[in-house]
Amino acid sequence: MKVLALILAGGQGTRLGVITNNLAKPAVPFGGKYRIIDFALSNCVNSNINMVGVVTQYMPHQLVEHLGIGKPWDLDIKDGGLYILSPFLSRSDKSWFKGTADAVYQNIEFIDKYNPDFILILSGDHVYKMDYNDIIDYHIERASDCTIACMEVPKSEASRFGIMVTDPFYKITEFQEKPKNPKGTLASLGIYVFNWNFLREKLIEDAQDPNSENDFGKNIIPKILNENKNMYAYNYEGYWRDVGTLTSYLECNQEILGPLPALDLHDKYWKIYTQSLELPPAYISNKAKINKSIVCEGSEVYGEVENSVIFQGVLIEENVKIKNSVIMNNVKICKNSTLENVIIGEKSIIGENVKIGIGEYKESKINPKVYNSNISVIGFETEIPNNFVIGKNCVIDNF
Ligand code: ADQ
Ligand code: ADP
Repeated sequence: MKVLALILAGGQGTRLGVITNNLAKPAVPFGGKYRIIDFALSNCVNSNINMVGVVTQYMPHQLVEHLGIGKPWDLDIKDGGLYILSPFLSRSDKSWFKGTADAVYQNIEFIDKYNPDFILILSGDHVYKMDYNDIIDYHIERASDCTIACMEVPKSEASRFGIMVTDPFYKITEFQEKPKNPKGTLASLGIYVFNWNFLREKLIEDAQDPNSENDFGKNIIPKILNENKNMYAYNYEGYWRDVGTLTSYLECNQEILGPLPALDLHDKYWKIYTQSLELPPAYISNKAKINKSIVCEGSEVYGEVENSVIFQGVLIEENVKIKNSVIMNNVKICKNSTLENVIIGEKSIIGENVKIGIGEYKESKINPKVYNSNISVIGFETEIPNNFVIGKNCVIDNF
């Protein structure tokens, strides 16, 4: 039985704002030393799927650099391997992919060369651990044409997802893509298993339909349902998050903290692999106080850190107080500054005696965008001068 996994990694992730200004969402740093796509890739390898294509599109440079030749995931192999599929290589008219189904359609030739029995379509945007063998076995047992991983979500969130209704045997009877008035709360996780011959046929039909947006959720799934094919929902009960918004990104980073974290990165049986840098160990000075936090290699802490994720090469000077925050690689936070509920992008410098995420927004020389949320965000490579106060809900974009 041959399985090929295709990870769709082209999305722009507009709702992550300044965090995705210069990189694709799957390449967004996560959890101190990872990038979001490491989860889908590690799931493939841990499930013994070693033929993996990554379909790129928007801002692929950092993503491609991160993937390299697939060494951290042991995908630098001859029998299988990691293939980066970019629209510029596969398309003669050089236009970009349209929807997700088009992204797969454009790579039919590549997939045919391997000629898999089953194709697993994944998203590079999700943080989760899943053994794909379980959904593939489920798909085979039910003689399904298409199987979609799903999960119950709160009613208030349902319109962000593809929502399905099933019969008592989990056969899908209705599907609505991001409905305004959802008929239920069983949400698609955007993880699909297809028999390759079947999907191939559907993609070709769909590409010939001028009215189609060539998207799995909007077009392919509803068409398959109309034809009354065997489409099953696979109910997933483990950890899965779509870190689509800044709030969910911050929350999800905090879910790796604590004694029994919702997302356990210490799991010996399901390791998450990534490209590692050669950096010195983290240094914690005698002035530092660290509570329920992650501090990564190359960092130096002289201040206080609570319930936060500190990435690699971060300098936290004396008398700095950081709470409920994510500080990305190579950020410098100068002395006497206080940060609460903030996300700070890579290589930013926060001056001395700065306050971020505390108090309400007041007019200042740096004019942030102001949103109605609890978090403040500083984009990549941004310098915040000494003595600045940036209240709650502010987003500072350096671009
Ligand atoms: P969305 O989350 O809106 O809905 P979508 O924008 O379709 O997802 O993108 C899915 C994945 O494909 C993302 O990883 C994205 O980066 C990537 N991608 C998008 N367009 C691409 C392109 N042209 N080329 C390459 N990659 C591309 C989907 C489903 C819903 C489901 C949610 C779960 O449509 O039904 O509920 O995922 O998150
Ligand atoms: P979109 O729906 O295209 O993301 P919005 O106008 O909602 O556009 O948001 C513009 C940008 O501002 C987004 O990219 C998002 O990251 C950021 N943003 C939106 N809402 C908030 C919020 N509550 N807090 C912080 N940033 C936000």
